[in-house]
Amino acid sequence: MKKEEKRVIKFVTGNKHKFKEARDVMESYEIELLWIPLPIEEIQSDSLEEVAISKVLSAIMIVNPPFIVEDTGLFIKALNGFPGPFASYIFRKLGLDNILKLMYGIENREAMFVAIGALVFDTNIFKIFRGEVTGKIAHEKRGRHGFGYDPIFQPSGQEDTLAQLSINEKNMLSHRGKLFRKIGEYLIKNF
Ligand code: ITT
Repeated sequence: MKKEEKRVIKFVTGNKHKFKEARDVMESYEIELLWIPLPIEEIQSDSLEEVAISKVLSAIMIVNPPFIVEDTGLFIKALNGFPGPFASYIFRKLGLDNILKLMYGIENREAMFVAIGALVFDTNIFKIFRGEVTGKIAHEKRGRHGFGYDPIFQPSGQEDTLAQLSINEKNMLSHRGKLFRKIGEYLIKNF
């Protein structure tokens, strides 16, 4: 991408919420994010990086670079890091109420969201970025914004859950906000 052109980059994700959050961050770098709404195949692995790379390999078959793929995991300390990279499957199978039941009576509620993003320049050149946020699992669901685990995730130093925050406020704190700011900084400097 040349400096005088508007920077445009694709985000390949089946998740509209992830796209909207990322788009807002990239706008502050004057980078236009285009949504490629493909549910991309991913391997099941306990490494987020491996899952992100598997998303690169699936997406590269159908989408021309440059593009971004991202994989997020939720790691709950008292459950030895469960559900980790299996967050999507567990969210669908158990849902938030059952996660809260699993956590019933557990005092250590520490948890962390980690997002791994891969910025793909060419068929075989990509760069990995990471964003994370620590926090705790709330005792009950709170809030109507966001998606996924947001109603039960309370970032460190906050009284609210992520679902009680606007997209902007969530982006200031979240794994995805941090990840896409790193990608934005990198693109501004290098392209
Ligand atoms: P793509 O793989 O198509 O990008 P996905 O929804 O499957 O979309 P992930 O595998 O990265 O995305 O995310 C796994 C799950 O983790 C996701 O389905 C949500 O339930 C949850 N999740 C991810 N990011 C989250 C966030 O910011 N807040 C709350 N839950 C989130």
